[in-house]
Amino acid sequence: MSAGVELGRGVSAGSELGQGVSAGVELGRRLRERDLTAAPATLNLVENRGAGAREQTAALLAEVSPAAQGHENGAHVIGVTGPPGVGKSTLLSALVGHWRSRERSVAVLAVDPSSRRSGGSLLGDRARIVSDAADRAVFIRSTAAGERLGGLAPATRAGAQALAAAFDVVVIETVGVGQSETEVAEVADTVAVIVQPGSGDALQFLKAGIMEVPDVLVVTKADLGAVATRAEADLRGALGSVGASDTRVVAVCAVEPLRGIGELADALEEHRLSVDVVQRRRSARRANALADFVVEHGERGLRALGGRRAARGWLAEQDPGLDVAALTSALEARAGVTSLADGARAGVLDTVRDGSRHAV
Ligand SMILES: Nc1nc2c(ncn2[C@@H]2O[C@H](COP(=O)(O)OP(=O)(O)OP(=O)(O)O)[C@@H](O)[C@H]2O)c(=O)[nH]1
Ligand SMILES: [Mg+2]
Repeated sequence: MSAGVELGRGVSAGSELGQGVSAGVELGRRLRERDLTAAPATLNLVENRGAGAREQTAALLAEVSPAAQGHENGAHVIGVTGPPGVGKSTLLSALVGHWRSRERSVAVLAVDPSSRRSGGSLLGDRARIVSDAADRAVFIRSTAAGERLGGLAPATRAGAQALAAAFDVVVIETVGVGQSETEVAEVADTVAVIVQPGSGDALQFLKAGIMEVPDVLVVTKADLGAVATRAEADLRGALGSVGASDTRVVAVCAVEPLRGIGELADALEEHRLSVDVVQRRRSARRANALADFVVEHGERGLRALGGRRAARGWLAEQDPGLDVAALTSALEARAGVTSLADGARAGVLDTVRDGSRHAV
């Protein structure tokens, strides 16, 4: 039996794994056992772009994949997105406090645009997410966004998938308004878009169909009074006009005195209960794998798969519990192309071929 098969099935104790992946496997095992203290090392690993680290990251993700665990991760993965300075971090401080009062463990992965010239709060008064530093059930990490405006840092998707094995709630905070939510929606179970009263951006984007209807809309800075009330009413109107009046709009004030935080937490939870999370995650993994494949192998790679539609159809027949890297490797094997990340993915290929018995 190859190390790859053992890897894919999550058998780590006592198995003869190569040194290259053992740290990733060990971290994955700790996360599966809901060891929250594994979070910092996990993020250090997924942020490390070196070849050895990529290999270990692939091993870690295989270890916490639904195929290895026999079930989807239990966490509620939430995307929180909105323009710079809208109040995302302040709101998350309040939400983290709320979730902790309900004894839920929380990880927040913020994609920090501050390295970009145009990024960050326009007024330069950006707030940090505040939490009790001694509280081990809260983990907060900022990752530089790099060059991808509005997109996810590559490490963020991996980090969210890994931490979802251990934490009750995993939040991804990203900056953007308009189309940037799409990428978050491919990772999160629930996407909340935060709207600044009086800005009108989200309103126009919604009406024009530029922005996909988010799962929950949040009007922040409700303490501003009339302008916030109007924003809320306008958004409800816009949702009605695009046939999405069921979408919850919640007005919050994230500075003292707090307002609407419990209601927002309930709206997020309600959304999660209303969707088929297992199906949403399966489709997202397949979409992510095809996207990753196309980034690496382009139209030529796609042609080798018989086109996008054929590739989608083939992916739908694979073990639904495989993680993105395993699915990408499977596509590469089918297309007969090799990848830069071959070493990283070699181990999981055997699982793919042998994967149908591990359906979740
Ligand atoms: N009055 C009022 N001010 C708020 C509220 N929420 C946030 N702010 C203020 O808005 C400013 C920006 O808040 P942040 O939480 O940093 O906003 P952000 O969206 O995380 O900003 P970036 O991370 O830079 O994109 C800070 O000065 C906050 O104190 C609110 O509910 N009411
Ligand atoms: Mg922020």
